[in-house]
Amino acid sequence: GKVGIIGVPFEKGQHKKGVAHGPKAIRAAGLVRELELLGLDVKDYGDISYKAKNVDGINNMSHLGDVAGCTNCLSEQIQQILKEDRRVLTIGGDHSVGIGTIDGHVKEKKNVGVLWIDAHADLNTNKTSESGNVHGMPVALLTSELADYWPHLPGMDWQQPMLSIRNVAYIGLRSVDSYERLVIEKFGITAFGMEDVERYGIHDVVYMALNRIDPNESKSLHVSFDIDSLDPLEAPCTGTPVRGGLSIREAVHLMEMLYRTKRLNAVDLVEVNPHIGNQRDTQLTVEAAIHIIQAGFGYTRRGLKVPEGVTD
Ligand code: DIR
Ligand code: MN
Ligand code: MN
Ligand code: MN
Repeated sequence: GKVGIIGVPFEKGQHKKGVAHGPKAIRAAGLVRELELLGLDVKDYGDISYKAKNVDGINNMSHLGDVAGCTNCLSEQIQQILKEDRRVLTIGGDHSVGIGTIDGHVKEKKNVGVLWIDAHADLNTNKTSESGNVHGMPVALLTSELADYWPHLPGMDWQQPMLSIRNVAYIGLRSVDSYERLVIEKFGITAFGMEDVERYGIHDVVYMALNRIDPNESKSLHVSFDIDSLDPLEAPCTGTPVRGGLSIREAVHLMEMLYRTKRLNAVDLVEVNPHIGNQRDTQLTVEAAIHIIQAGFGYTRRGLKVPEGVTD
């Protein structure tokens, strides 16, 4: 298998400094080596470079020109990596990078199913957001059913909301704004919160989520993994932690299941902020990120198979 890595040191989708250092911290923990140990052909494309778009801002949406510039370049980069026949791993950066990765994935593969693993629904528009932070808006920007709820966004004309909200499933929710809940109910969005993880267990939740968004097992799958879906005891270094989240075991189980579909073509790992907490907190969080990525690219707790040709 072939994998491409792209770092996105972008932090203007929210207001805490430090999340731009996520890619550096995760690479420094041996990301490329760990993936190569899985027998993968790994190409690190480095960090994205982009120019902010010089556009008028719009109400209650911070740093739109930066978000637009970065996600536009990122979308093109993702398409390029997928064209080179590599699965793609994107290291954030805040969750606004999901606008670029999912746009690129949909443009390249058309038929895409998205698992949005997060404590939050990231489903606000500029009208419903209480923060004005774009990292709380990507799902609403990407989905066709919500297009009518947006004003014209200067600098975002390259992006067409081509993803149906029926192709998105949430897992891990536990901090949902009232308007987000309204939208989830209105459109019948597939959403498994922590309560469902407790009730059914993570295995059945993932099974049901895949069954809902991809019943024919035909879609190219995309996991957008916000590290704040994990319990803050397991991943403390993130900007908006919420108690009572997924354990690392549940997250690894989820990623192992998705890997086994053989259709997991894109993984985003976002919102790791190495500047929050102490050195031990950072180590915990970065190690958790590495375990989640490894599981998504084929690491298995059963032990890897002996590579072919080395058995005798
Ligand atoms: C909140 C927080 N719903 C917002 N969102 C976060 O700002 O829209 N997403 N933290 O990850
Ligand atoms: Mn600001
Ligand atoms: Mn998020
Ligand atoms: Mn979140």
